[in-house]
Amino acid sequence: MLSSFLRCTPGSAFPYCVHCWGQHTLLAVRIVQTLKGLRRNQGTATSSFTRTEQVFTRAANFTDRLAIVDDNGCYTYRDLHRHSLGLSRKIHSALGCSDGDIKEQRISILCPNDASYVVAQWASWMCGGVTVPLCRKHPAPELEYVVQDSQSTLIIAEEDYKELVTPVADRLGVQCLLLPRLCQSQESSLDTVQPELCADGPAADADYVAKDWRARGAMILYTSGTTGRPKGVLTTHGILHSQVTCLVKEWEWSRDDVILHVLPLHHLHGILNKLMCPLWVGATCVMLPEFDAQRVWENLLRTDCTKVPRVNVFMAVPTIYAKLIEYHTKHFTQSHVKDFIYGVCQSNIRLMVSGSAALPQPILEKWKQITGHSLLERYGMTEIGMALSNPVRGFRVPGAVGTPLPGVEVRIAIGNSTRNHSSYTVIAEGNSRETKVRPGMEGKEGELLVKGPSVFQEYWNRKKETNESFTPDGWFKTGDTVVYRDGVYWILGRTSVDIIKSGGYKISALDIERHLLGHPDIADVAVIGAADVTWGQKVVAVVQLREGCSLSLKELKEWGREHMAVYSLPSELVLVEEIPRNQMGKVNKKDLLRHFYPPPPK
Ligand code: MLC
Ligand code: AMP
Repeated sequence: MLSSFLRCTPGSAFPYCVHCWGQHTLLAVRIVQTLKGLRRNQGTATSSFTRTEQVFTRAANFTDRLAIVDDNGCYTYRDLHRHSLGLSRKIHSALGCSDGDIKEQRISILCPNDASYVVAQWASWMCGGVTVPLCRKHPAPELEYVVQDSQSTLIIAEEDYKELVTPVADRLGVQCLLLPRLCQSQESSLDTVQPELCADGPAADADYVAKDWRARGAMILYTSGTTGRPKGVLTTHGILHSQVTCLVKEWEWSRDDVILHVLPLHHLHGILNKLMCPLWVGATCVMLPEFDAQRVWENLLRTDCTKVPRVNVFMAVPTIYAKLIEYHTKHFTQSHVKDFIYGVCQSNIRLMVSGSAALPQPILEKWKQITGHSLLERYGMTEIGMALSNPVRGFRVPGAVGTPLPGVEVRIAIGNSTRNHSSYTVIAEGNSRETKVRPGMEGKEGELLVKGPSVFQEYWNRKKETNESFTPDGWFKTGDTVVYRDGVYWILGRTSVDIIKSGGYKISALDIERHLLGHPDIADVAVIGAADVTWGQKVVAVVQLREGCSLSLKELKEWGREHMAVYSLPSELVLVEEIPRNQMGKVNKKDLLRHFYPPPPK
């Protein structure tokens, strides 16, 4: 009986039958648990039972539960799985692979914030591909850079992006698979628009790559650094598994949760914390096409839950909380409305999280005042997933990012080192249970180093940069300055002035300078990040013009839109006669910043 059951999905990562879904699942789980128990007792584990679970293989546990609600409709886990399986078959034929395994070929994805993104992600993973999410706000040259650098062999794009993406694909000679807009609520769903994208039959052997997923590449996210162009951060399925399962446990995710999703889907915050975690546990993700303060408030306060379940989890970058507060101040002026909002947030919402940038104290306090929630602040990074977090239960220290999450080891260190050369001193070392500070080093700040199963594999095709970002004993150097004080960690800022965090986006000052130097009227430029109440930091371009030229901020922005992402356009333009450089030709940006933006007197 066991063998006939397992034949439904021979060799798949999780033994279930897609054809009959839930009918076999319970039984399967029991059999697996029994076998697991037997093997644990015997002290051996065979490979078939140590395979890493996948977010899409877990979907079989949740069949008719609501997975995604977006502006086009509602999708159950069964729907998502069916569409993904159909698309994965399309990918097979597009890439012409006969054995069903596309062997970690990179697939660039450009989809709106809706169910189509999940379908593209799951489908790529089902056939063994590595996803490379593209940014919807990038102009063509930036998209081209990512597709080319990741050596993607296929672009999956929703049809709305056809005009943007087709020339890129043509220029690079990369295939492009256009997805029709998913529209579950009307009859013209994928089934009718593009029937071949829907799989109804059972998952065949070729539909999943039935090997151990753990070491397989899963995703490449592009992130800016202090040198060169953005680098691709490669994570494996095993790494993603660690990142997701850790957060699911620590933040007490359950299938009854409903999260409101408003973040971009080419960065970890939006992909891991807000999408993969809920889908891992069978919860519901309500997706807005983009952040919109009015729509967020409508969703948080919605009383009619007949069609869409009530939102009880929210996560965002500090800028979004700043914008929600601004909206609240402007539109909710009457005291009974304010009381209503406070009451609804108190009774409906279990968790509100802030991260990706430092949460200013005034935002934390104002948010507490209007919703009653003390935002849970946590710290993470594309290369390491989430590393430090305040607790879901218990006291959250304002301004601090808590302690290491389970499985994460951290160090605070001073000195410099690369994989080949070490000269650093450890100030403190900690994990989720304790932190030990070296005697005499209490309260000293240093760089945060991180180790653990959630740390990324490598910068794609960049061996040198990968080596330089680790110590010889395997610690990843985050580039963030931290201090351990009063039993918790505090992020003091970036070690490099060339990294700017604006609206939660990491922006390389050097990358913007490179773009701006391409402007015909600009002779020299230094880009700095000045403190800003709403954006955290704002991009400021200090510019020396060519003789006889003039330039306004408006003109610069208009020119920049064709070359750069909208969030990295300068917010301010400072014209100078000459950019001050030292004998080595370097600009002292700290001095420049102090000169134009002197810190407020204490
Ligand atoms: C946009 N604008 C900016 C800006 N971004 N101005 C100054 N600074 C910025 N950073 C301007 C635009 O030019 C435009 O101006 C106007 O604001 C509206 O643009 P928009 O793109 O529609 O902005 P909005 O939707 O309001 O965007 C704000 C935001 C967005 C906060 C929603 O920035 C965002 O989604 N940030 C999240 C980034 C993220 O996910 N980071 C996680 C990285 S992972 P005009 O004049 O044209 O009207 C990570 C790891 C971890 O960090 O720990 O999580
Ligand atoms: P990214 O490279 O886009 O993943 O951004 C990661 C960076 O965001 C980190 O290295 C930090 O500099 C910053 N960051 C993330 N969370 C926080 C936080 N809670 N406080 C301060 N900085 C943060």
